[in-house]
Amino acid sequence: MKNLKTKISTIEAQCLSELKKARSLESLESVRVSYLGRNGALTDLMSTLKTLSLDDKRTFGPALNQLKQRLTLAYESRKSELEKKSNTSDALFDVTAYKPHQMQGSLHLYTQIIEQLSSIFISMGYTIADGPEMETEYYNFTTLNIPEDHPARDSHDTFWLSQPDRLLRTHTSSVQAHGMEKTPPPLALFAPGRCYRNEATDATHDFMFTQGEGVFIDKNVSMAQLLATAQTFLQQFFGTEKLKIRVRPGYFPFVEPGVEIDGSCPFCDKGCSVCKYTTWIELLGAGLIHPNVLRVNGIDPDQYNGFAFGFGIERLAMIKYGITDIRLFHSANIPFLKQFA
Ligand code: FA5
Repeated sequence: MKNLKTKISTIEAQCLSELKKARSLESLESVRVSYLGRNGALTDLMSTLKTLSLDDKRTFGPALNQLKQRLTLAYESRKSELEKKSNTSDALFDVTAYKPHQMQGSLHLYTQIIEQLSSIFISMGYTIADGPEMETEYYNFTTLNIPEDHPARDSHDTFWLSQPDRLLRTHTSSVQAHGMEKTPPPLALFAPGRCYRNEATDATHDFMFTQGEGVFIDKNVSMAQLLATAQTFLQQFFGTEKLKIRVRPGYFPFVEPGVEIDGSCPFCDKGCSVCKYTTWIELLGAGLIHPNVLRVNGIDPDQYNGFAFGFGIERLAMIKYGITDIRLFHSANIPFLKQFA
């Protein structure tokens, strides 16, 4: 019987010490299971009662029950201590915690390019303008000197919406009239934004893409100012003052004269795969704003004139970063996007 007495006091001492050492509710639970659980040390000891004589049963039965009560009480009290601790913010916030291999977010390439372009135009005194992507025929075409029967409408493969007179804008030139309505001249606006054309996609064409539109209106605005603006912004965007521009005639109903502006290849002076071995790259559509566009927006073309230019933002980014497929931009392809993180 001495043996049983020793066992009782050993189990009590061990269990109390392990309860004290438990630092979390999980480790406390495993102490409970190993002493008070169905196959725990105390339950095991209790099962030996049936082998004892009646006298010994009278002695050890109550002794074991009291031990069970003491250990259960000790367990409950340690549990409430640990619960209290885990509810305090101190316990929740571990300043030394470090979680390796976390995925880190970054700005999307679109955002980065639009921010680069916007800050160049802001540094030249332009204001950033915005317009709706769901447009009316009026803003996308009519106000831009493209009446209903004008063949230029056919060159824009338009997504017409089921609501009458609603379409997805085919170019950011639609922001021109919104800008003129809001701000009397002189005005200088840069409008980056998403456009849509109902076209088959390939490596350089998408049904959804972004354009940047520049509009400048003041008195005595000249073609020379347009060309200087275009060259300055392209030099800054591509990070080279060596970049030159050249001008070819171009047709857009909302400018007169209209021009296409090419930039000298920012990567070579003898020809390379980016400039298709021509040393020039087509970059902007531009021109002096047509008097009809000014007039329809309440600006007297005898007092004011201006220039406008537009370009594909993906196209500029593809040249700058050597991207070979425009569809990667909105593909959510993580390895592609990570290169620009
Ligand atoms: C226009 O959209 C005129 N609004 C630009 C303009 C503004 C001219 C102001 C004069 C004054 P265009 O259709 O050429 O022009 O488109 C301009 C650029 O948008 C193209 O050079 C190209 O880079 C980009 N773009 C046009 N269609 C697509 C397409 N389907 N996918 C990707 N980029 C496109």
